[in-house]
Parts: sequence; structure tokens; C-alpha cells
Amino acid sequence: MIKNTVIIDTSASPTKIEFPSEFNVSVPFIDRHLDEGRREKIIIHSTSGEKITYGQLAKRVNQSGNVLKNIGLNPCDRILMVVKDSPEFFYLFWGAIKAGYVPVPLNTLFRSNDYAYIIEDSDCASVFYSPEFKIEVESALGQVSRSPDHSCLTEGVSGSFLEQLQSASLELDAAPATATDDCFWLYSSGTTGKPKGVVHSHRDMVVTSQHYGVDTLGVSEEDVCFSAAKLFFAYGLGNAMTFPLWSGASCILFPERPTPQSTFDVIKRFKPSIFFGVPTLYAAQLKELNSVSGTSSESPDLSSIRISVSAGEALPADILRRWKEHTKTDILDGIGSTEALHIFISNSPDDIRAGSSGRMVPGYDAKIVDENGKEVSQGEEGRLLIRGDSTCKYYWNNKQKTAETIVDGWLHTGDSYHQDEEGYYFYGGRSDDMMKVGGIWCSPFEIEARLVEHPKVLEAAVVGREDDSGLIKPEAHVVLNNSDEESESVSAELQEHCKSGLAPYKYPRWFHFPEELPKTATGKIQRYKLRMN
Ligand code: 3UK
Repeated sequence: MIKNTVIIDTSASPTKIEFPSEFNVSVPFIDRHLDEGRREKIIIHSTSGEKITYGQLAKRVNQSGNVLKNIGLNPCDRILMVVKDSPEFFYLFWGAIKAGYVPVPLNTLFRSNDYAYIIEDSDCASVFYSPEFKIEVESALGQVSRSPDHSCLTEGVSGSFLEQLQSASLELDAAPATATDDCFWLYSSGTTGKPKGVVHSHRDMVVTSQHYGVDTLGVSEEDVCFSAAKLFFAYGLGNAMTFPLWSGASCILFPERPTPQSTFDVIKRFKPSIFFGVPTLYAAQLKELNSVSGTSSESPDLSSIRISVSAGEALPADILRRWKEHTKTDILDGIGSTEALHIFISNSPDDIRAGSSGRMVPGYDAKIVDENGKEVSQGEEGRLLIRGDSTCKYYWNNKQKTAETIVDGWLHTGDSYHQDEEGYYFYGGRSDDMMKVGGIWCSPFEIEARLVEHPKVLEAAVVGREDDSGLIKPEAHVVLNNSDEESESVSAELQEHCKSGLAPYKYPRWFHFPEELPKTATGKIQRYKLRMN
């Protein structure tokens, strides 16, 4: 029996991927490189100065698995990770998988109430967190009715994860698993603002890394990947971790906030060949590029980049055009989701249609259906369903949502799409009220709930509105208890109130103060009417 070895047949179209009966995904992603002569090759360039080789990574993954085993966890226990983009993210994630536990990376921009909800929902056994997120995580641990048995800072204190790693054993056998066993979870925001645990299997990272990473982007050993989207997003996890690991390439880890200036600095210093961004960042970078051109300031050196990728929300055609004008390179827009793990419809280096999400990534199927589930004719708008081997198995603890979303092996994306006669797919909006802000989910209900907590607010409705670059941002329509109070200072006060209680990207950028909100006879807010104004 061939243990843990995947067979990839690239002569087939789409590439055929065969999994052995016994399969722990840490073996091909981590241990394989030692047999393939990459022990001395750098996998991680951290902007804090660390360089980690494939050999060091394999050792630390084993040590990490042993640290976790020493805690006395049970097989398949969930380990929450509130960890910045850093080598220890890799150690924890892969150490957990190799030792037979289930890592759950979480959005590090979340607030304590989000973490408290997830600690309870996941019924986790342990929480690991970077010192940067100590206040929110420890406050969450203090709020929950049943605390996990174990929690641990990654660094900076005695007994931290990185300290324990030093003395842990270097030997670890991969826990027995199969390709379709539960492997890791990611939390994705729901319409109510309550995140859902998306459960992925061992095979899923292989499927995305091969079909999108290798077969679409052509990631190879020579590439250096830099993702502005962090590792805790499915997008960042593929971009900066699984794609480079699968192809024997390298990645750049940047734990700070991605701004135009900070990303340009990283690109200049580390010379990535592939850059992964989101439309909001490309728009901001273009603004910066425009402001330096024609002045004496130096234009940022982006010449190392062979391809840029965009996902998270639709890339306006004008951003692609202007980016190409400035950099002479393309941006490949592609649509992915946490449930599919990565991009399943995409433009590709030799096949780009501005304003479109591109065509099917090989290995995935799609259909566009009407509200009765019947396929629409070509060119007609409908609901997008997709199928492929990287889609999640189920939502944790949420049978109803699972049944609504995964039907006969097809995943309901929640997006409206149409396809033109050449096979290009065009995004037409969401079928729910959810919006993407800077590529990150934002639920209007959650922002409204925060607004009405303010003593001056009677009721509130939040909708998405396009900014100058054609990108969606939240806009609030607020009925005040005392309508005489409407003023700039109330807007500022409400904005501050949102910033302090919600993840930072969720605050409304604009405020309106109507006398009342448009509602149906049954009292439901008619958000579409607000969107039309
Ligand atoms: C929207 C897009 C138009 C769409 C993601 C790449 O965004 C990712 O995952 P999420 O679960 O959100 C999924 C939803 O986001 N969307 C994403 N990309 C596009 N809409 N054009 C696009 N290019 O509504 C989709 O259903 O946060 C993106 C890779 C992995 C990912 N998880």
C-alpha cells in the first residue's frame, strides 16, 4: 500500500488527482519536501526578519504536534487559532493536522463577542493566540459559560507556545486519516452576523493548490507568493501557505495591516512574483501610484510581479485597465469562497476578460439555475451553483444551513451570475443582503444591531453603496430618538460607536437620518428601496 502519497496525472484534462486509502495531508505538504531535496530551501520570508527553511518547518511542525499531544487533547479536538501571519501560524496549523487535531484559524480582526460566540459554538479544547490579540481573546474567555480546558499565548510569556516548542520532541508520526476525513475549519460570516464553522477535509487543500494554484496560475518552485489577504481567510491560506507549500515555492509573511505604502515596501524588499490582493486595495494602490507619478517621488518598484490576483469581490474593469497602464501586468479576477476553499471561476494569464470573473477552473463544474432549480438559458441571470472536490462537507452544528447550501453535491454560492456565449461568467450581485467590504463579509444586520444599542438611535438600516471606485461600503440610514439631533457630530459619534464594537472594516462610511424607514406591511425593512436612493 502506498501510504499518504497523492498521484497527480497532469496529462489528463482536468488534472487527475488520486488519493490513497490512508491519507494525512501534512505528509505531502510538509514532509514530502525533505525527500525531494528542499531541506535548505527557504519556504517563509517573514517581514520581521525570520527566514524558515523547509527542513526547519518540518522539524517545528513535529515539535508543535508534540506540544499539542502533551496537553492531553483527544483526537479531532478543535484548536482555535487567533494568530498573526507568522511562522508559528504554519507550525500550529500543520502540527495540529499531523497530530490528528482540527485547527480553526480565526479572523484576527474579530472582537471579544465574536470570539466568545465561536468558543462556545466550536466546543473547542484549546485556544492559541498572538499577544497582539490578547485583550479581545482573554475578554472572550472571561465571557463564555464554559471555557476551554486550555489556552496559550504563542509568544512573549514563560510557557508560551514558541517556548514549549524548543524542548518538544522532534519525532512525530502522522496520525492516520483519510482524504475525506475532517481536517480543518474556517469560520465564515452568516447573514445574522453569527459566523458558521465551515468543515474542510484532508483532500481539499490538495485540490485547490493543484487545480487553481498549479493548473491556473502556474505556481512553480521559482515563485515567491505575497498575499495582502491574511492566512485566516481561505483566500490568504491558499495564496501564502498551501500554494507555495504544494509547489515547493516560497512565501512572504507580513503580519501588519496592508496599506498601499506597506504593500509596496514589502514588494520592493522581497520581490514577490505573484501578488494577491482585493479590489479595495488595488484601488488604493492606484491612487498612490497616481499621486507619485508626475512628482519627484520615486514610483514603487513592482517589476518582480509576474501576475496579480484579485478576489473577494468583483474587480471593476476600470481598476484592471489602470493597473495594466501603470504596471504593464494584468490582474486576474477570480471568484472563490470559504465553502469552496479557493477560486473556482477565474481569468487566467492567457485568457482575460475585463469585468468578468473568467471561466471555470478545470476540475470544477457550475450551473446557473432559476428559483425553481431549473437551469436558465445561456445569457440569462440566475443563481450560481458549483461542484468540485474541495467544497466543504458541512457547517458545524448547523444542519439546516448545510441542507440549504449543499444539495445533491452542488454548493449554492448565494451569488447571481450569467454566462456569455464564450463561457465567461459575470457577477450580478448577491441573492441575500450580505455585502463584501474590502473583500470581507459584512452583515447589515450585525451593523444595525450595533447601531440600535446606541441611546440616540431608534432604529437603523444598513445597505451597501458604491464608492468612487465602484466598490461597496456600508451606508447607514438611522432614525434618531430625537430627530432635532441630526448633525455631523452624531454621525461621528455613531461611527465611533461602530468602530469600538465591531470588526474595524464594518463601520458605516455614510449616514442619513430619515424620519422613518421604508417597511413592508409586516414591518420588514425594505433595504432595496434604500439602495435605490
Ligand atoms: C464574493 C466575489 C465577485 C461572492 C474567497 C477567493 O471571498 C472569498 O470567500 P468568502 O467566503 O466569500 C465568498 C463570496 O464573496 N466574491 C468572492 N470573490 C468574488 N464576487 N467577484 C469575485 N471575484 O459573493 C462569494 O460567494 O469570504 C475568495 C478565494 C477564497 C475565498 N474564500
